[in-house]
Amino acid sequence: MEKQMTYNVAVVGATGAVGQQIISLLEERNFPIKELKLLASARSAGKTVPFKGKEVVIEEAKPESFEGVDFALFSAGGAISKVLAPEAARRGAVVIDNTSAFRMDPEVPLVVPEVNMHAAHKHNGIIANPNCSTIQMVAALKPLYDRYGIDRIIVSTYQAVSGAGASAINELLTQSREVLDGKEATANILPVSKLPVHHQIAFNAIPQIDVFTENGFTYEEMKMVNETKKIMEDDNILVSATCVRIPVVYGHSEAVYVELKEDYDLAEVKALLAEAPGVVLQDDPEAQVYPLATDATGKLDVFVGRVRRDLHHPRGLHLWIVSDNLLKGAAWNTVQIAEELVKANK
Ligand code: NAP
Ligand code: 3JM
Repeated sequence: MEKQMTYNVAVVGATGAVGQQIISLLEERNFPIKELKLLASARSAGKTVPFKGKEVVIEEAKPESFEGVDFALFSAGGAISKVLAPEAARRGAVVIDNTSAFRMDPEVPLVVPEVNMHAAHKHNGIIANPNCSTIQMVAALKPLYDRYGIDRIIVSTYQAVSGAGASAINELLTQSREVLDGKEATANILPVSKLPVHHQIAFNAIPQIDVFTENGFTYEEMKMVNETKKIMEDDNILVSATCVRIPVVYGHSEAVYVELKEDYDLAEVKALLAEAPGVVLQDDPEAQVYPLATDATGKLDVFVGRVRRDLHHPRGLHLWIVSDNLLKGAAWNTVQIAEELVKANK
């Protein structure tokens, strides 16, 4: 039997909410690793993380860390990626970057394997992983785009706190306890922004994710607009988004309204979704079956339900799309791209 190639893999942001999931996936999926390098800030250097029964020591991420690295999986924030991803690529690594640093760079492919893996093969050393809310939406809409075309998308998101990192998870849990104990909730993290203004997330809904842009939409909302066009390779799709943080720990939910270009048959739409790779149709209203964040947690798929015709627009369609934001929305999409590159390398 042919001996399988193995690769030196670096995880940047190894102690973070996304980095931890990347490490688990590399182990669970038995990614062909020669050596695993775990990188984070100087604060974490010297700590250890278990991997395949051994303890791996975390090192501070520096340009020299990437010597000999084949795959560098980045999730330590945009500022770190801007500095270190080009350093890794220059040393011959293929970077798969989870931040927004390079997503709209025309030289950098923005990839969801079920939608546009072909783009990944044309990389110049860096491949960008889209925003979590974009990934699950385009994965579910791609089969409908291919069959009918899409004129416009209006989406409202219900996003889990884990999308804002380990500290936001902690904030929701702490505040929930405080409120239940009759105390005032202390807000230090959400919404994440440059202003020293934070709101209670426990028992609340915050209509701000990332900071505001000049047009009144937030960056998170504009990520959904711009990234969808780039991944679908169609600048004519009209996308409008409202992104809302809710007190859920894992799993983003989305109410999506789409106007298709061509007339559609509802049964055919459901059949297309049921067959789509990486998508699971969960749609049985009579039995109260539809996707739930709690069910999607820990799973790699994108779940779709509440599929129904609009009451007014003849080509309008409504869907409810749920996925684990740290898995398909981040860590799994990253590892999946790496797996596909390895397969193509054979
Ligand atoms: P997190 O839980 O706060 O973790 C942040 C990670 O970055 C930690 O490992 C931290 O290491 C590391 N880090 C911070 N400063 C660093 C430095 N100067 N040098 C090296 N490493 C440093 O955040 P997260 O939720 O995992 O998210 C991390 C990043 O991934 C985000 O900032 C975002 O850009 C991206 N992300 C993308 C998606 C997506 O939709 N694709 C979703 C979530 C996050 P220490 O523990 O040593 O501080
Ligand atoms: C998700 O520090 C940073 O730049 C991270 C901000 C961030 C992002 C981003 O813009 O890269 C936090 C959480 C994302 C994302 O996926 O877009």
